[in-house]
Amino acid sequence: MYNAELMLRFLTAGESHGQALVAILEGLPAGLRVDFEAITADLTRRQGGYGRGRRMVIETDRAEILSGVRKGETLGGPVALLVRNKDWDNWQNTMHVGPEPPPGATGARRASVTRPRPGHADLSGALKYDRDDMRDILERASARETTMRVAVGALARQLLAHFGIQVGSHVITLGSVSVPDPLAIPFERIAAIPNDSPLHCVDADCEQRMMALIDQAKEAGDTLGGAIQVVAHNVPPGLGSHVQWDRKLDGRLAQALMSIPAIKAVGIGMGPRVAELPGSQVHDEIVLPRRESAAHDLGVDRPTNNAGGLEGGITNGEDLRVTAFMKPISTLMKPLRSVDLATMSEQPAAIERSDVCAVPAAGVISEAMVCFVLADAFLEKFGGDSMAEIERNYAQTRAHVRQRFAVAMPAPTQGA
Ligand code: EPS
Repeated sequence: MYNAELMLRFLTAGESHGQALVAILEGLPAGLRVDFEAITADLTRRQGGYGRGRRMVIETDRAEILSGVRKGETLGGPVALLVRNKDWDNWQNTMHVGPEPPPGATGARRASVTRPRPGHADLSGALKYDRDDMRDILERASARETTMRVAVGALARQLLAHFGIQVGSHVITLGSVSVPDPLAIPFERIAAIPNDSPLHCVDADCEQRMMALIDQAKEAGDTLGGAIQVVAHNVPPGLGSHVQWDRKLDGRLAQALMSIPAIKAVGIGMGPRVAELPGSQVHDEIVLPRRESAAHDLGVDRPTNNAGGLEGGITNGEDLRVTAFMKPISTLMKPLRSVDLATMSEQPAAIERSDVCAVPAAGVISEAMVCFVLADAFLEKFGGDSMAEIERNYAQTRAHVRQRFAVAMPAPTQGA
């Protein structure tokens, strides 16, 4: 974990088939008006996407807020959130907390999981925590945990939205199909993708081909990964810092995104392509504004944004663009070879009910993590104990930036 002192922090708890998932988010200022429906909307988005499994039919995720909010506004204290697992009713005899199932416990008594899935936490977790039943590992390693990240991220998003910062995402790669030139796709097009679109992709033709790939993978008992670009719009310059390794915002974003299950690489702006091109084709030139849209009152403009809105680990006022690359899910219905640790014989890997592809869900989770990191960095720069105090700090800094760069603004032409 990076060491920069967090303004915002959260922890989650809960097993995939336990009673509930919980999170505590600390560091939100007092006076943020909470939009409860918006939290549910993000949770619902996380459950969707073409290629998800039957669990998503069972669950209708909804977060209850247990503390830290009164009369619809944050109080400044920790916000505790709870999402109940509906599937718990089918798992009480397997996931009971006491030594024996309580009277009336429901669901099957499931056998131990002893055949680790290649790519999953099953084997490494069982070795590390010395467990015979790998369910003890997979229940917590499950991406079900990301439900709480989305709930927490939804609150962080509301803080950012108050200051005009918007965060969206779109699927840019699924298996062998990729959307051309994703850096050139404007935020407005990404924001306009309907919530119920199958793969949250801006290109309808690509989306059809991606869905066909998912169908093929399902047929073959296989799984698929992909990539998601997250874009934050209207981000003020000056979030993050160049002065120390753990304050750099690119590093903080990479850590947050890489911690999402199955994310194996993170790209900022152009991402890995920077290794292949000369500097003249990578770096974004700095020019005087030729249009009215110079972001956040800056007196300079950038014709391109290959840096993805970050230079020196600091936001530069352009859209923030980060890409998360997801591996295929490690539960294959046509299982890979494994070893049964109970008998030490070669056996096919265990099969747990799972998804064929969860890339669109990973997009919603990536948005949540970006919202969290940006809100943390925003509070670091403009922070205060109440929304009113932050508003004052933010307005003052904006006024200063406007004044500081005023000299560079082209003088209005006569008669204009
Ligand atoms: C889930 C994510 C996936 C699903 C899980 C719910 O978890 P995992 O990372 O363990 O594959 O498979 O659903 C089940 C475990 C199930 O019983 O179907 C999620 O994101 O909510």
